[in-house]
Amino acid sequence: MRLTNLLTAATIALLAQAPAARAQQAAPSPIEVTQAWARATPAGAQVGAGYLTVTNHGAEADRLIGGSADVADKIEVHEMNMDNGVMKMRELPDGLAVKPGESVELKPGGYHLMLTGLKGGLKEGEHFRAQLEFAKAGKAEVEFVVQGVGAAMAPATGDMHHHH
Ligand SMILES: [Cu+2]
Repeated sequence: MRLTNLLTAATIALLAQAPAARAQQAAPSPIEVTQAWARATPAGAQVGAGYLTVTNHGAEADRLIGGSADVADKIEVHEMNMDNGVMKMRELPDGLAVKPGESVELKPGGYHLMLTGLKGGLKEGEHFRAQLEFAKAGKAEVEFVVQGVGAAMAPATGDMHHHH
């Protein structure tokens, strides 16, 4: 009798868990990407810059490590900072950390996505899709809007890019 009760309890526990496990698999990514935009490039440009805000709604830290898009060969995550009075940028080898419950803004003069090997340039008003890659959350499909060259009060550092 006691054994039966235990088994019944175990069965109920399993049944109760099953839908939860399914729901977890289908749950939306804890990573939310908003305000994705890219700066228009001059004709013939090989590189472009993309910006966005990443919010981590999950309980674990994650990292934005790169991505891909049809309009470019590759998307890298870069950081821009002052080095002896000169603005420089470098690729973040481990990606950009996004702590649980926090948002990180990629914006002109700071963190940005570098679109390398641009295929046809980025024209103001156009949209393009990209797949961003996160270390834990995996891929995230994001649509970028291309804004004017001087959008968002971009500092005059865009031409000092190390890829030139
Ligand atoms: Cu860069």
